[in-house]
Amino acid sequence: MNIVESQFGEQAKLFTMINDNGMQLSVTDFGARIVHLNVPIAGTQRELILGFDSAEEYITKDHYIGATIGRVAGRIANASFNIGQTHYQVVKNENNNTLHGGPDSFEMQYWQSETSKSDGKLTTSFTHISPDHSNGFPGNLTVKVTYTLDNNNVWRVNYEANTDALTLFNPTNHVYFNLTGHPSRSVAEHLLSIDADHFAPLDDHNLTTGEARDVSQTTFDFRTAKKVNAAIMSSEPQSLLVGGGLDHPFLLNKVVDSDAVQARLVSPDQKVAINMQTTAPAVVVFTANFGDDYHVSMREEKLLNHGGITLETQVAPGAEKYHSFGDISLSENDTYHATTCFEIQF
Ligand code: G6D
Repeated sequence: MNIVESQFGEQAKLFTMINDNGMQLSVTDFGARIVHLNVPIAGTQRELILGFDSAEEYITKDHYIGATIGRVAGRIANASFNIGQTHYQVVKNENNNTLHGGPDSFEMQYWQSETSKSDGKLTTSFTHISPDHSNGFPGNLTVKVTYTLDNNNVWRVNYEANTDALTLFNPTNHVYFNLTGHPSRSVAEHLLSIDADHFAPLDDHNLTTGEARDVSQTTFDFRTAKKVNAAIMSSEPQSLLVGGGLDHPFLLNKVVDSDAVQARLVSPDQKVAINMQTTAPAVVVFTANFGDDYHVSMREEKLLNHGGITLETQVAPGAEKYHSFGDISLSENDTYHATTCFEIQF
């Protein structure tokens, strides 16, 4: 097991954790972001996620890919919310709404890094202090994101946070998987399963409405594995609304068995699979519905429409208004904890 440090553009650093099975996980301090996740298959490393080659490339092409997202992942309608009796107006960055914490949030910061190696696991931690009033959010918020790789081929993301004033906090990791190893191939032929009886429909501004809709008889029923293509080709209004595919929160069923897999993604050639488990109540699945005119180059290929799929674990967006999704307030007396594990089978 080993951790190798390298430069990742002008200022950023890259930390590559390599386990005893040849699996590699690279993360950068720029946006506390995952850059590579690759495994040896038939003698070559297969890349399982989207990413670029330097911090600067993320800035010019897409700064959300692989990043830690916050303070609040997803959209806050009208960029406003109440905490108790106090009304807050935060900074808009998508029409009238605030997406992923507003402009230049966690994903654009250079985080403090720390690495360690112990008990058969490799760890890289990133810490960021988000000052009071950042993009309008209250409280000085200290966030620590810890990435771990072990010899059971589990990539773990752990979040810890504290604030000095009552605030909102609902982070996620914006990893896009593509288990073919090629951003130029659609994820349509991947098999997806999600242990969710309900999903959250969106309105025509991509905002949740507070509704938790039964997945039965819909495109959103992934309780038994089916191809992602079923959602991409679906004529259901909820899929058409987001450009064909998914961009929706799935409300995860309560976990009874601690070993239960809550979401699973399998490569078209069946050579690699990812099992997800999380303490979060929801997962936002976005099938990179960038449209057919979107041509961004990535690792010497063209990143195409549906060239990736996210599993963004979090409380469903809209929770500041729709409390049935979960409580995303964080008080000065509490410490925030959340963990998501991705077990890679290859
Ligand atoms: C998130 O749900 C959102 C998408 O709508 C957005 O386009 C993307 O982040 C950047 O997954």
